[in-house]
Amino acid sequence: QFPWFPKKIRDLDKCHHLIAKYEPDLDHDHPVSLSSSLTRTQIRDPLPRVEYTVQETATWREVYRKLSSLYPTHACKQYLDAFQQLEKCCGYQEDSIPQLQDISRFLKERTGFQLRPVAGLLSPRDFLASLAFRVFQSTQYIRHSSSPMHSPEPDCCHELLGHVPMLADKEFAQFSQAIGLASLGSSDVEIEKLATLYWFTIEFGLCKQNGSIKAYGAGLLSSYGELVYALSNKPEHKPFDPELTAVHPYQDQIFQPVYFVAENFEDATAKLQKYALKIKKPFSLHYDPFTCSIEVL
Ligand code: H2B
Ligand code: FE
Repeated sequence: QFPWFPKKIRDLDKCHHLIAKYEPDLDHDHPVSLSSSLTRTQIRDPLPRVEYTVQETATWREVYRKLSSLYPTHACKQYLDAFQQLEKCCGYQEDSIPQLQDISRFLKERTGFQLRPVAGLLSPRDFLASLAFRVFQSTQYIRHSSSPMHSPEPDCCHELLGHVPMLADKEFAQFSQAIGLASLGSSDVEIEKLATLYWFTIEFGLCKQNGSIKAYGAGLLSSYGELVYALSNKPEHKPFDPELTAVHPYQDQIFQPVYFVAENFEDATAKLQKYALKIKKPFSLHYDPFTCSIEVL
């Protein structure tokens, strides 16, 4: 016996289990700001265009300015290349929040990744499953203006400044899909380990580049404070090794004491695929890129 998993991209409609952490309508210190054209619990047509308020745009401006001043020295080159293209073709700029629709089209042309709007934090199983299909589930609302430099859960600053540029890189896209494929049909224990791998790579990963270390993790690239700290000599840097990384304890309240450094994305993907082969399943899986579906062999 093994858990159900999506086989076609349409099955992702069933992968929408939210982890209820904050309820903006009930919570007194609203962690996010919902634009008038956005609702929290409802996922509407694919990629609706959102009209953000003046205040929301001001929050975006502050975050964008602050973070983009750090990227040239702290972000990896794949990120910088994509960021430049996003500024050129996708409306990335401080005066308006880019639209998921435009970004999704951009990514689709580069790596086949597409975005799907999601109403909040998803269960790790559902979130990882979508990566197998090169679908990235993205929030569309923005953090509350009372704390522009911090958001307790993902918001569009995190998705658009943290995740999106990396998803435009072919090798990183392959790495992301490999974690997703490994998750399909895996036990809860294995999902927990894959979620930890996701955490230390896609969210908080560092990589070697021309003799120095740069950031590629979205949690770093969307947090000014942690980005500076991660590349300082304060935390420990360890080589990325899926067996060890998957069981390393992680922090979601304070900065990480340890970061894992990848040689490059090709190497990280090869290591991950080797790790994934050891996950016991009574079948093997193959992704058919023509039909965007999973073949169970
Ligand atoms: N849900 C959403 N909406 N965005 C994320 O970035 C996210 C998630 N990350 N659920 C997942 C969990 C991640 O922390 C891992 C796979 O548990
Ligand atoms: Fe994230």
